[in-house]
Amino acid sequence: MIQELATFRVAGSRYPFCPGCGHALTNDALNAALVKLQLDPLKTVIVTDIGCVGMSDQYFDVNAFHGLHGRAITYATGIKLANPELKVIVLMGDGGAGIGGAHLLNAARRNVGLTVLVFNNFNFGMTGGQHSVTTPHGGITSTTRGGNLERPLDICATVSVNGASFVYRGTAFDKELADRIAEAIQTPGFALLDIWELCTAYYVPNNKFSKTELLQTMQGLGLAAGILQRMDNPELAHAYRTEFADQLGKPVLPPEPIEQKFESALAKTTRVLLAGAAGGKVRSTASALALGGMYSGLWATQRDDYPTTVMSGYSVSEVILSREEILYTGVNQPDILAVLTPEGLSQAPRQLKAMDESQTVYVVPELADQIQTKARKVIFHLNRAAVSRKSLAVAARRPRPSCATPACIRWKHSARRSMRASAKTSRRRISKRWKRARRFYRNVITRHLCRCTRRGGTTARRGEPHAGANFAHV
Ligand SMILES: Cc1ncc(C[n+]2csc(CCOP(=O)(O)OP(=O)(O)O)c2C)c(N)n1
Ligand code: SF4
Repeated sequence: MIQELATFRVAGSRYPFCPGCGHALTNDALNAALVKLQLDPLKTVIVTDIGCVGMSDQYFDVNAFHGLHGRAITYATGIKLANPELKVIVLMGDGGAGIGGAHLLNAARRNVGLTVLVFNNFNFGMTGGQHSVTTPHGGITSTTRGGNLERPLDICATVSVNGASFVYRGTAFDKELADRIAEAIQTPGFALLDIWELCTAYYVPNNKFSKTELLQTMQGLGLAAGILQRMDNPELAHAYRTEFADQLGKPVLPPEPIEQKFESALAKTTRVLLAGAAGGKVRSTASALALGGMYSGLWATQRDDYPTTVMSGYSVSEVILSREEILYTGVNQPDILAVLTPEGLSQAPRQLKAMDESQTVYVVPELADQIQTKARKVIFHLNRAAVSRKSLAVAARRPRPSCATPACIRWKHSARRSMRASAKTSRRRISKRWKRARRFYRNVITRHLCRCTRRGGTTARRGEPHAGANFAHV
């Protein structure tokens, strides 16, 4: 028997908003809409922006994503495009609507199937009531003490003219708000509700503002309330799939689940930290490790940290592998730490200090003396592996000396052939190319570092197929 959900609110939770804050009313209306639609909580995602409004998602028993200010629509777009079957609901303030204005325009223009609720209280609530893009002319805020001189943005008109499928303007006090939110959620394309509210901490006391003034302001600006636009254009995430299905002549497949192919020997949760330099394949290796864990039936998380610059500076990735579900990322005390470059070392002093005798640090010889830790120290001669400095992290996977799959044997033979050919063409003078080939031959072939190891950071057991990463022996 399917049981109806009486609420989508987290049991026993209370909103953290100031008394009388409109955010509580709007969230209640959202809850009523979810109850009305009886959405599957597992297929519903609330994406929140920054600000007081950003605290809302934790009070709903659905999937949630909370990111940077003004960027909620970008995350939501990615989620929707990746899985069009999800109902993706964005909660943002007027501050977020201004800071992320271009995203708002583009989501409307693309007709991405999102439902955007703008909790519009005419100021930045969380940071002390600064004016925003919707502050009415004359509005007093902490940054417009003499009254706002800017023209307020008409959010509804802006998204309407850019092709939004459903547009509604109303207030948090509207009796019909829950129904309109439900209608917006059911709209396949981009839907936006501009919900006018009271910020009782700042805008209300600064402007002697109440529900009456709120309605008067709307009228004074000549802005209509109610449903302002309904259009039936193709929703982008579905349109993409239909278009490609037409081109391919077959349906576009949904994302494939990662199915277990191997059995892991991992006994306890293992936290791995790879600390290297940008451009060193640190993140790729971490991904291969995490994927390998998943193929082996483990839970895996990956978290990357690197500066905004490209190909310079540090690159640190952490991977947690576990038989149990991993609820938090953040490795303070890794079980395995690979220190690959000085840049990586500069990012790991805290972890090195926290590690104990049961844990292991793999370190390149040139940095070994700089490692101060209680953990077991293993000097790892990465330079003997035939990879450039750029691929140090990949080489950090200890190669198995027994790779004997047909693909690798074929590859080794072809490497040997090309080395001989190279030697022939440059017999008179030992060219750089020949030297490189000889080094390559010695290092790669005689050390049995197979092609798969070099390319994907994976290792293979004798006779095992090389499909995907296999870290079953981790
Ligand atoms: C890019 C960026 N700029 C500024 C801030 C600082 N900041 C945090 S909350 C906030 C105001 C939020 O106002 P609004 O979006 O209207 O939401 P409310 O607090 O009113 O719910 C600001 C400016 C930030 N976190 N990120
Ligand atoms: S500061 Fe304003 S927006 Fe934030 S919780 Fe208080 S009343 Fe609501």
